Amino acid sequence: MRRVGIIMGSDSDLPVVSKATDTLKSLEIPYEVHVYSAHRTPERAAEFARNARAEGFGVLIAAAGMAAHLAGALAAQTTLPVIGIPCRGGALDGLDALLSTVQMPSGIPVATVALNGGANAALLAAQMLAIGDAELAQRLDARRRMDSEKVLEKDAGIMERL
Ligand code: RP5
Repeated sequence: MRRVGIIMGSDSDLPVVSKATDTLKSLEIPYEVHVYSAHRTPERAAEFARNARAEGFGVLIAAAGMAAHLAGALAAQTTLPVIGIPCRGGALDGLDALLSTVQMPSGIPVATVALNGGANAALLAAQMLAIGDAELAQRLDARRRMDSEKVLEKDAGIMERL
């Protein structure tokens, strides 16, 4: 199976990235994590993205906060799908990161998830990989069923609490 490459702009983004790695682990999807910054290590970030397809990656996830250019900078270097996670923090608490990640110019798409949306970034990456992987698609279906059952259990219990 192709790996998911996860890049974070700083190790301070780790709590958000951990939600993505936990989700990928639960779906038995291989991944590799790096700290590369669009601003502090632009060459390393670009080199990683340029080589990613040949290195066996299928999807890239980029987590960054503040003036978050990481997802876009990676997307500029590869035609692999890139998923951006804008991270909360800084004076604007993530609004800056959200707009920097989502407002890509036509031609270089980034699929942007919610602020701090590590789990959804991993699920979206899994759904992309599952296009060509029936077993992974089954694991995703099972997870959806489990999530539904949890809601129904809560529904069954709610009348007793109110
Ligand atoms: C961004 O700036 C990083 O992705 C991080 O979210 C934010 C703050 O970075 P540090 O100052 O904590 O390294 O580039």
